[in-house]
Amino acid sequence: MRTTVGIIGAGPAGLLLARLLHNAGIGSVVLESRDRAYVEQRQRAGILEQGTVDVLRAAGAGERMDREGLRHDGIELRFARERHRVDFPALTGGSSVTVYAQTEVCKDLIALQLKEGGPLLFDAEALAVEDADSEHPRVRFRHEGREDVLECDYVVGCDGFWGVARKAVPAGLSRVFERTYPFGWLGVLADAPPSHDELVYARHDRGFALLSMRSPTVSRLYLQVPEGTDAGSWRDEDIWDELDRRLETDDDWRLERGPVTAKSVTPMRSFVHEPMRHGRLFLAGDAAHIVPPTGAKGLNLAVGDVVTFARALVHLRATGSAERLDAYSETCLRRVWQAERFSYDMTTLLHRAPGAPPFEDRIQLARLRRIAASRAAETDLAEAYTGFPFE
Ligand code: RFL
Ligand code: PHB
Repeated sequence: MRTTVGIIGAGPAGLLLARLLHNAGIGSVVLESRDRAYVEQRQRAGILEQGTVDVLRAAGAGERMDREGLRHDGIELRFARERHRVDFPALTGGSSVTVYAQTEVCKDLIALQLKEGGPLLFDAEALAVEDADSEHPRVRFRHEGREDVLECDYVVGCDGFWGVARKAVPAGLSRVFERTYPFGWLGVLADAPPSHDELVYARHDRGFALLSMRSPTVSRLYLQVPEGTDAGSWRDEDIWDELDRRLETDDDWRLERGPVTAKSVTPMRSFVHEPMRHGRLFLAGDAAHIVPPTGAKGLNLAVGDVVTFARALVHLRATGSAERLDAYSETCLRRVWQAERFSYDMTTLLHRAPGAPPFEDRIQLARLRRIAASRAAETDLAEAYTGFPFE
């Protein structure tokens, strides 16, 4: 098998890249280790930055998003029983975000790829990337019980944090920057109308809570839990009681309850692999970097990476200049580190580390009150949340 761009992984990064390349007349093959149903059901991100929305729309993948996505012009910060709304358009000159689940983005891109694009193979597990620094890198993979080789001009590793692509970068050339947090998120999906029309990020002495949504009838809720918590150890009743406690206010706001339909725990980590390129192997999305979900940046970063790659390859084909492709890693990393910084700030602003001294509680409250009182501080949050521009 031969192609121009071999793409490992059919998450948002790999699927969008295949679409962008197809639109530019560049061939690709996507290898995905899991089956289609698994990829389409995996509950994850919910927030799309304006730039992500624009890219999906321009790629011809925005039709259902435009119909079903919910435009949000702000978020609420909740602390010490108080509520503070951050008004995005007013602070950023018009930016907003869109609530449209990652599952739906993937469904839309898979349907388009299967209808119009190049090969997208499910149950096709990449085993290794070989000769990454030669003219013709290869992906060894297993599909339907048989081993095969995909010969490529370029390989893009969009295979997430646990993938194989990153391992093809020689250890002596890799640098890893990492931080883990002593807590995770218990996430639930519930058949309950959202209890607020915008997302609520709550700091509480008992820990962080987040109220998000998937549709006018489905809520997505998260609770900070100790690292290593088993989701099954939380009874639905206890989840609702704990959400009630952490989201409490002094006014008559009430949490809507409903049947819980899914429950899982996500660990929290910050991780960056530098460089994001080795020869003709390019890393994109979670394969190269992880942010804790508090800033809602993971999927948006993945989109930024593949847009940067696709534009650079189109530029090379149009002008003969590899300048942009050569700058891929530095270009992506500038944006990645801004998102790392913001996600870290949001995480340390809102979570309560086990055993944190009371001093830290007061500092968190002071930071939150500063955001509520200072337009400059609030603008900084709004600009970062709605997204940094693509270069
Ligand atoms: P993915 O989505 O992990 O996709 C990687 C794909 O590669 C496949 N794969 C392989 N295929 C072939 N051969 C191999 N050897 C392979 N190894 C792996 C996998 O099966 C998979 O299909 O990575 P990608 O495309 O880079 O996308 C990244 C995003 O999924 C991730 O950053 C976000 O979900 C993070 N995230 C959020 N991001 C946001 O922008 N906004 C949010 O609101 C947001 N909320 C979240 C989140 C992530 C969460 N979790 C569960 C980590 C909330 C949560 C709870
Ligand atoms: C979600 O809806 O899943 C979601 C929203 C905001 C975040 C993280 C997750 O910061």
